[in-house]
Amino acid sequence: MKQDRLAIKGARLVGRLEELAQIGAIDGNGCCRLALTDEDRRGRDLVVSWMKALGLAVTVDRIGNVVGLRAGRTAGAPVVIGSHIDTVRTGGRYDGNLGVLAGLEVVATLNDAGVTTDKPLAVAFFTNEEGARFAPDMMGSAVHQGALALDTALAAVGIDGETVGDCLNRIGYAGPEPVGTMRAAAYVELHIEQGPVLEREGVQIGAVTGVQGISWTELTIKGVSCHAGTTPMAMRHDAGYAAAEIACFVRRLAHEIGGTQVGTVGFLELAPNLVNVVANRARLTVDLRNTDEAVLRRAEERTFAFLDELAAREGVEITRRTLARFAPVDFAPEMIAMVEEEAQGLGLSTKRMPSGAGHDAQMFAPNCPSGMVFVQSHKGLSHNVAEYTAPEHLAAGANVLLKVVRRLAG
Ligand code: HGY
Ligand code: MN
Ligand code: MN
Repeated sequence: MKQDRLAIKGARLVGRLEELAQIGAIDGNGCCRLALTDEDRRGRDLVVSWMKALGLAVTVDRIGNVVGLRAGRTAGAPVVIGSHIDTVRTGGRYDGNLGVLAGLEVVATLNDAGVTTDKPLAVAFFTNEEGARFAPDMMGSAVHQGALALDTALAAVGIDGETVGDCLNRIGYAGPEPVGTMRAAAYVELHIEQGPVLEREGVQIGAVTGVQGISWTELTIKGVSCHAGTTPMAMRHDAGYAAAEIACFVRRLAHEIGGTQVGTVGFLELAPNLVNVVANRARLTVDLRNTDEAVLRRAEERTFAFLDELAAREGVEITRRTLARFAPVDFAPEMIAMVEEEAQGLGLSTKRMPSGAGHDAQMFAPNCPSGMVFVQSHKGLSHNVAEYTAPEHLAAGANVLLKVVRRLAG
């Protein structure tokens, strides 16, 4: 086949996506493979078996990142194709998985055509990108690229009280490879948009300009438990009520700031969580994001000032713990242009856009030319079992990835 008409096999890619989706499958065609659970281990084992079957040299590092290396004509830093295969609890089958399996599809296509690239290639999946069980998100790629200390990551305690280190050992993915040493020649990630923009505008490919800033804070509220029936309202120090006020404040703040500002209270636990007891404990998380660091910082300051006022007014104690804090990241202009050019060269429509979600690519961006390719998410749904991307969009994204990787790797 003429070299520049090389194309991926969409059916093979879809087949692998469907096979991986069987691991941790939940009702509604969804996936639940929280980081470092048994399901995650089984998903890892399957992808590693595919990497080996494709002739990749597989290494596992100290935080459980898995890298499959394909030799090039020359030695040196590889072009890395990465993403993640851990999911949230109501996960779909494409978030993260598409980027890793499209990377394997690129390798399979090059193998079938007997093409050896100039630079080595690597297909990688990084530990705990979601951050849903253990914070911060993008944990594995942050350690891999030197943005987070290995010991800090290994000591992270999950929402269920387990540590990353213990769980890594239990699933057998505490690998021998050192971390923070591998420098990529370039990094490319194919990912579903996870939002409504491309589908709404009828555009096939997103040339991602960067990733917005992320601020995750865990709040612990200490109130006083008392009888729901006998305690006059003025005497209450109600942790449940305080938590509810915070969720309403975050929503109002996002609307007031406008623009790209978003705010979410997604995790909320009350104690003793009983119908007739005023809650004396609440644990909740606040997720604030904005493409502009200064505005994100203002949003944090206004939230923290509100917490102080709320605590004084309700007579509760509110303590804060930062779970994740990443500034906005811009991708290299030449990478954005390359995604655009290769997509347009395939006759695909393109749009430049920032990412609302965090991605492993943002950890590589400070260290090497990094870029992302977006494909449509049906109805903009993600972190939802109904997450769907049509096969023609999956194939289009993977073909753009193939073109970009070949241009980067020679
Ligand atoms: O939260 C995020 O943006 C990503 O899904 N980890
Ligand atoms: Mn993702
Ligand atoms: Mn996700």
